This record gives sequence, structure tokens and C-alpha cells, in this order.
Amino acid sequence: MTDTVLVIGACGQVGTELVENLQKIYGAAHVVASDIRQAEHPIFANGPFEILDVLDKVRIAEVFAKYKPTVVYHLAAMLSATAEAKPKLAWQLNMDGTFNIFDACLEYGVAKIFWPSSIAVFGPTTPRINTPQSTILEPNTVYGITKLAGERYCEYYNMRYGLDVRSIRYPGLIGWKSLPGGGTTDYAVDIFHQALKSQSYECFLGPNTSLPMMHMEDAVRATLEITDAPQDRIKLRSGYNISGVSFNPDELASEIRKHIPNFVVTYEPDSRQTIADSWPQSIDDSVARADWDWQEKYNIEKLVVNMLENVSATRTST
Ligand code: AKB
Repeated sequence: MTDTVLVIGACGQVGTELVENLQKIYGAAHVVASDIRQAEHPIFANGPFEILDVLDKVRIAEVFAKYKPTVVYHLAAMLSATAEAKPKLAWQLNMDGTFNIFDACLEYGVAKIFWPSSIAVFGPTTPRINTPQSTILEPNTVYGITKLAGERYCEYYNMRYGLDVRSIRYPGLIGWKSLPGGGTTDYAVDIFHQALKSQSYECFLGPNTSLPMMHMEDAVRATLEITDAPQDRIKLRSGYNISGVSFNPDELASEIRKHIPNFVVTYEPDSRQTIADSWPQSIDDSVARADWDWQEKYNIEKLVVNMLENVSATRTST
């Protein structure tokens, strides 16, 4: 029997690309996309779509009862910068929303759930270079606190109730099919749009702020691979470190300049700088590599070429 997959928070940066991939794997009729807002991207017209607020338990029960999903991707969350502006709402959405979905998974017998963690679980006391899988976890952002608590609950629901939950710590994600919103790493997407539009960009992080990043294609593949991996390969039920590529805004700008020589970046660090300064610069993902064969494909050169080609094609077609 074909699985029925439910993607919650489907209209976000990861959700949009994940749904597109899942539709190819399972067939569009078997992929139920849901979000608190109405879908705009044409991909959602291919299959079922439901409005779903993860804080509304009645509506969650309706959607789970209607579709009886076997695999759930719960992506609905408030990201780091927005969460700092609305800390209480961030806690509610990221924590209560997660409990509601985990409980529904148990009640409706969902076979597997993917829950996204983030490099935000790390904090200023964490070793910042090649940050190991197991290390000091003292996040000082509300987003990081919810991701760390969420990871602990992933492990707890697995240990206590047998919920087959899988999770990775996403770095900053860079894709051209949808725009990010409310994150600290968003500059690394905006920069491509502005480079092509005006050959200039004002960056909200300083030039030397190195952060772990990843091309969206790698991130979606990691998400699908960890969710598909045999149960016995998933030895960690909190979040796996995964690494793509690390760079700072100055290095990214230099790489873009190889294709757009007149590109100019100015720097106006804002409150997101403090968040970025509390996160690692690079990640050691040897545990994910050993457990479920994780391997990234994009380095900075490939990533920049891919983004410039695709953002430019999207601009001329709209
Ligand atoms: C953010 O910047 O908040 C996210 C993340 C690293 O989880 N992209």
C-alpha cells in the first residue's frame, strides 16, 4: 500500500521544495500539504491541500482522521529573528504545536515523523569550529531554546512511546524556488536576488560572520534520506548534525563577483548579528555520515552558479 504523507508548514522554504519532491516519489494524490495560510505556489494545486494551524487540536484531529497519514513532516515553526521579536508566540508555536502534532501521530498510528532541528541548538559556549554532535548546548535565543527542548522531546517520545521520530539540525538553507522568512541566515538567499537586480546588497551581518549553510537540494535530500533510512540506522533520536558548506558574507560576495564583477556589498549589522555570533561557524557531521550515509553535494562554487542561474531564470520568466 502506498504511504500517505502529510507535510505541515508546507508553504515555507523547505516545505515547498519537499512537497515537490514527495509528489514525484509518492504521486501527488498521496501527498497532503497543509499550512496556516492559503497556498500560492502552483505545486500545491497538484494534490490535496488543507489549512492547518498546529495550535488548533480540533482541526489537527480532522486532518489526521481524514487522511490517516503514515508519514508526517512537521515543519511549522517560527525562525530565529522573528522568534526574538515574538518570544512567547514562538514558544507556543514551536513547542505546543510540536506536542499537538506528536500526540496526533501517536493517536492516529503514524509510522514515522520528521521534525526539523537547527544549528540554533548551539550557543555562545559551544565550540564554534567543527562543532561536534555531542557538545555544550546552551542556546541563548528563544528559537534555539525551543529547538533544544524539541530535540529532547523527540528523544523522549521515541524512548517512552516508541514514536519513530527523525531529526536533523538544519544549517542556513539556500534555495531559489522560495524565499526564506524570519531567519538569521536569510541574507545568503537575498544576496542573489539583489546581486541580479541591482548589483548591490546591504548585508545585515558583518563581512566576517561565518555560518554553516547548505543548498536546498542537499537539505531536501537529507530530509528524505533520514526519513527513509531503516530504523536501525537511526541511532540518535535527537537532531543529527549535517554539514554542507561554511562561508561568511565577504566570501560569498567574492564568489558572486566571479560572475557579476561589479557587485558591491555594504554592511549594516543589525540585531541578527548577535544571534549569528552565538552559532557555530562549521559543523562536524561524522555521526550522520556513519549512521545513514549523509553526504552533501554542493560546495560554494557550485552553489553560487546554481543560484545565479536559477534566480536569473526565474526573474526573466516573471
Ligand atoms: C534561521 O536562521 O533562523 C534558520 C536556522 C539556521 O535554523 N535558517
